[in-house]
Amino acid sequence: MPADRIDHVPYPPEFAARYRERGHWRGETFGGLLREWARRYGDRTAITAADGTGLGYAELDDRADRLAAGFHGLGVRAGDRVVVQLPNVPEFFEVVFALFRLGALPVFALPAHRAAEISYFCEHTEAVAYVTTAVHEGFDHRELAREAARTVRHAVIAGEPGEFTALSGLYAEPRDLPGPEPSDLAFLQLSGGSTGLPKLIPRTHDDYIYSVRASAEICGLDEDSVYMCTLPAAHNFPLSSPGTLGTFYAGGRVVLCPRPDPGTAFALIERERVTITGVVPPLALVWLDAAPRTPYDLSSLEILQVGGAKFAEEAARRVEPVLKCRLQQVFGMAEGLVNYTRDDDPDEIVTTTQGRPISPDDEIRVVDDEDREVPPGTPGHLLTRGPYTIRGYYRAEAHNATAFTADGFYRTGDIVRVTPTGHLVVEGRAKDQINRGGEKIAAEEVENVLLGHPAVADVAVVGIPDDYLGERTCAYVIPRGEAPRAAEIRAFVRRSGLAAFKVPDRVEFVEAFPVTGVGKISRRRLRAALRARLDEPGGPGE
Ligand code: OOB
Repeated sequence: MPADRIDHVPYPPEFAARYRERGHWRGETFGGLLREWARRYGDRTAITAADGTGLGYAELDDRADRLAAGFHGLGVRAGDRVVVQLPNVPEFFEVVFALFRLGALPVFALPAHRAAEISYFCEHTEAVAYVTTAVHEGFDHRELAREAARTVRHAVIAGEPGEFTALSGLYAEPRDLPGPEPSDLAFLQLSGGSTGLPKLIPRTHDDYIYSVRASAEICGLDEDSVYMCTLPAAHNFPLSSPGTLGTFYAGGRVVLCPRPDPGTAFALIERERVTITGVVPPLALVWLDAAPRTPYDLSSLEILQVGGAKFAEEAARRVEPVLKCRLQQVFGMAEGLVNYTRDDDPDEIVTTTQGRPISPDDEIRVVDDEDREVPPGTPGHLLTRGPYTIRGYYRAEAHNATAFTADGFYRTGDIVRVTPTGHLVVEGRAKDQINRGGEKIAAEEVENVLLGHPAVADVAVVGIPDDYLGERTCAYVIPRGEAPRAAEIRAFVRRSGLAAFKVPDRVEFVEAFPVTGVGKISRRRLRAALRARLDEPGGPGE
């Protein structure tokens, strides 16, 4: 048994009671909600796939029931973990709702994850099954299934299954299944992480449904809304802010975008009359550049949400004139807290802030290095606690002791200031994480891999500023003997089985780190010193 054996830290009873009293937690489960939506919206289309095929609410409900029976037949039970790695296809929702209905917990992997991440998720959660696709973007996911099959009982494939179980063969006669309680865990979401291993985020039906319902209200979704899922469906932003689940909640229609390039996305916006979608800042820049020349009619688009990383003010100001739609900034985290600019906020607020919290019961503290509250308007560390923010990571007791305060506030690692209007402005970051255009990379995870290369004596991975991505990664390597080629270092990370977005964009060989001679210092301080040197003329960034 692993030492970190407390699976998840529940909300203290007095907080849970208050969140129920305030009407935030209404005792619903996702499985139950889908049943209600099917009754209410019936044959209305819930999901339109990229090829134009539609799936109605009642049909989705029925397919989730059949699939739940199929997973049950495989031996999947309430509380079991199932790693789900599917692209933006209708099966993603059928599988996830089937597992919700069973009370089994989807573990949301991203399509970009490779053997290193998938094996870790399977092992750390002791998953019983892994569900993925056959081939996606030229990569054969059955290779990952072969790895996963060492620890999971079943690998289930959407598409040609090879030696594994075909998802299409699992739809069975629906059966009565007890289902989870609203306070039970619904799934495990991924954290970008700032340590060697990614952390898993346990979310309950109660808390997540609240964030979904409130987000749908804030964004004004209704039955006429058409939400295009442009980012990977498993990510918290397109899943719940208000995302696909918020759209279902409002009885709208979800359009699945297979690739976010302007050619694909704009064609779908025109064909499906999309009203709202969410993107990360680099994608917003690409869309802004492409929009003036596009042959496609984008006039249905009412709201472009941008989040996941800081959106530069100059770019933010271009959204409305160029795309002829309203910008909404979204500053959220899979751990919970989500902030939105609102439709009735003045333009100045929409372009210069990252919004304000969803809930009147989101507690925000901005503190200095000693956890003392800073004066209003001063930048400091953002701590938060509230009705949809976790109290601890999954099976991570030791890490939780530092990632949360004694009174349950989550240390976001973000540096923010609060405006007099109560809006948050993200000023920077204190955590050891690189935000590569919304994709989060823990420096330590990549360093640990590189330290395994025979020609690497020492290494520090840091983010370097980039106009397009916000940040790119640079690995500073002290070679052992003759320096290998940079391409070899990058290939080594790729071969290690990490997702491609974690491969350093740049590799610099140095003889020593700027701080050697000071004795043994933390890697954290080393990275800070390297980042500081980037700004010096002739420093490693030059
Ligand atoms: C979203 O979630 P995660 O878990 O991938 O990443 C959370 C982190 C935040 O702590 C912050 O460092 C950064 O991403 N971030 C932003 C931001 N939105 C996220 N930094 C600056 N400006 C923003 N607008 O990224 C996420 C989850 C739900 C909704 C939207 C984004």
